[in-house]
Amino acid sequence: MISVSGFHVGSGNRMTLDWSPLEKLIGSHQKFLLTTHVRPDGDALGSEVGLAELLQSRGRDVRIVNVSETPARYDFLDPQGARFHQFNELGAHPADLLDREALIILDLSSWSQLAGMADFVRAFTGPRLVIDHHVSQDDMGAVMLKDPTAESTGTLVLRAARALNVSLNPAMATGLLTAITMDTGWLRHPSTTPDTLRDVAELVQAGASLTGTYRFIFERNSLSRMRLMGETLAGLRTACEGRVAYASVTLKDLERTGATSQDTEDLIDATVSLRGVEVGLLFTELSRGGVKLSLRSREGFDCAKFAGQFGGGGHRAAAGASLPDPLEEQVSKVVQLVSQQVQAQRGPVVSA
Ligand SMILES: [Mn+2]
Repeated sequence: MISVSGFHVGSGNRMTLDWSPLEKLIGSHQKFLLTTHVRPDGDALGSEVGLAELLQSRGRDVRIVNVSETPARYDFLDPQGARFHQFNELGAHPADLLDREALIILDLSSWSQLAGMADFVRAFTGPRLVIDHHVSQDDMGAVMLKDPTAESTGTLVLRAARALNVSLNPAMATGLLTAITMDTGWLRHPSTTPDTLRDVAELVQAGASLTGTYRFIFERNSLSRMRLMGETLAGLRTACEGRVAYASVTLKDLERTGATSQDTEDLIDATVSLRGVEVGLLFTELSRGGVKLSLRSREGFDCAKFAGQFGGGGHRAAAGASLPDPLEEQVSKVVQLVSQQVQAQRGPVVSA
């Protein structure tokens, strides 16, 4: 299969994607399979719901199968518990997916992010399409509908709905609102533009609730997660004269607090809330061995480029990578590398 990037630059800095490959795929296939990356976030799951609703409104049969379990905070996207299926476990064995004619992959462009589902995707014989906004990109043997200037994959699904003249229902609007708000840090990140706010207004008009969605995601923490947050913050350290902040979560921390690895989502944001911090790092020990590194930046530091050295990726202001070595070794090594780069970029701090 050939890799196609079907975009041209539209007015302003926004790209205008040509959605005809999606239109054609819907026209010629009946049974769709949707998937996304490991440890799915709000953009991944919300985009899946949005696209599933879009396809269903066209009378198509849709299954969503993900490599990871759905985090509890996103259970409101699947009120009947019938929408998201986990690959190879609760009901979605590869053999059950043989009837799927076309595959759409959302919010990722790298094989590593498919983890345990990568082999299945490689072997999938039907057409595959990727809808994504990440900068980094592998050859996925797919038609790529990609716009790295988009603030979320949900934004792209919303544009697809417009291009295909699909009207929004409340479920679709809720999925896309979750996607857009979560990937923009609840409309705080610099990626948030007047267009983002117009998109959100349209979704609220179509039946999504900004208040309700916020409460579902942020105000249903478990006591275990709250304890983990407290302990992680208590362990926050700084380097490079306060320009770099870092914290780590070990398997022991999870065990002691009763938290799960899903409970670490957006703990990283606290690292850049400290005054004067330009780069925040979170090291999470993985049960399969090695460490997940998450990065956030507030100044010129390019997180995606840094993560790329370790086979990871993401965006300029937010990225991640998996590191093979034990936690202790990684922390000092990575903090030193990041500090050197921060130092080199801006020169030494002039004391006030
Ligand atoms: Mn995303």
